[in-house]
Amino acid sequence: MVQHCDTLWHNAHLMTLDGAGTGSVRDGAIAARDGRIVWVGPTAALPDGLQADHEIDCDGRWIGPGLIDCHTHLVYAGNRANEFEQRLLGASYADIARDGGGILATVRATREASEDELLAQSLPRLEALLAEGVTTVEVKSGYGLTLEHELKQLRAARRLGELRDIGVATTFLGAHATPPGVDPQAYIDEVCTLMIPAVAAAGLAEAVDVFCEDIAFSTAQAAQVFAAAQEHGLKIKIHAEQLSNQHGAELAARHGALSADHIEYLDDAGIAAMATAGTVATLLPGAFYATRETRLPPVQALRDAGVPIALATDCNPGTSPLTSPLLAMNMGATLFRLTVDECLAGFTREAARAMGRQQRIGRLAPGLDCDLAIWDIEAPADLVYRIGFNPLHARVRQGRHHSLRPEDA
Ligand code: DI6
Ligand code: FE
Repeated sequence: MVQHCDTLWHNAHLMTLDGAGTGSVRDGAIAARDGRIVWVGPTAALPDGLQADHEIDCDGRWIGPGLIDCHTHLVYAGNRANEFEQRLLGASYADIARDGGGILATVRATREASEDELLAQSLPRLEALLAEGVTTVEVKSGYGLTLEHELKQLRAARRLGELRDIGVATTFLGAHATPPGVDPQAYIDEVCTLMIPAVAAAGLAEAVDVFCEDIAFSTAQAAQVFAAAQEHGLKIKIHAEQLSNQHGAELAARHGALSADHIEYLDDAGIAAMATAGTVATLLPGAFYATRETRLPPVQALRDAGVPIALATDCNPGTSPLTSPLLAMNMGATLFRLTVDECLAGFTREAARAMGRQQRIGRLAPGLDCDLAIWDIEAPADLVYRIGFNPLHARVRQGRHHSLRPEDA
């Protein structure tokens, strides 16, 4: 029986995301000690005599798990609004890439930036996520494409988690593009034999990702990257089936990948392999929207097969300059026809699973980190339904309460 806690949030409604659906509890409370949830449930069931050092009256607001953005490229330098303008005048993404723009434009800017500059340019994007209740973010490298600059990007990502109260998980995406003037296979060999061992030795990434596409790397090259990652104890992820079906998700699932991301062109064999492996389908509606893709991810088939579905911003300067998880949820519903429950689970419970952190974050349950988002809403659906409106009242990370309006603290 819990007798003492550091903080008790009470007079709240809860969306626990524990079990199926949102797991809503009307008139509930949450108690935390040493950064972890020690009790959560209906107020009527609060343990008798529970002592709290601090009590926070939530005035009938809703508390859910802090949001988790499980797929971002938010550490980069420079700006590609010029390419956006060119596309509005008729240029294609491929035309721009051929002229030295696209990913390689960001690579040039990222290489030129010092680690401090990279950090300074990335911080406002992180702040935008924080302002919408994000408590954990995954950040990929992939705009350095040399060991030196990939390590710089990963260090900058880790430092974001020291500057702000947020969990940062880093993923090495050296296999994002081939640097100019380098043979693609020679580059993949370097990724596998030089970069992955060095990133692992420096402890700078938990996972390794690959952009598997006919304009990027083949499934054979992805398999090579996965083998190297696993040899060094790193988890794996894939950008797959975004523009065409390369069977990358199936390959990744057979390697036990945490997630396969994008997957608009995924087929039934890929879905079956993901279901068998428990690989999460991470859907990225911001990239779908910004590239004006028309092929929808196979949402109903994923549901039927029991594949877990996560949602993320894919924040990147080319195909998804998006730093709003709330808008990503609305797009998940409006564009992909995900249900409200699926959108909310996609940015909490299933996002945690896509990062391999489902035992630590993503739900309101005893033993998990006390990472909360406190919302000024009437019902959970408000978070998905409204467009361009941010009802975040406060954010809690490992039990530390951050009021957005200091007068309410
Ligand atoms: N898929 C994408 O859509 C982005 N990267 C990736 O692997 C594109 C990133 C960019 O254009 O900078
Ligand atoms: Fe991405």
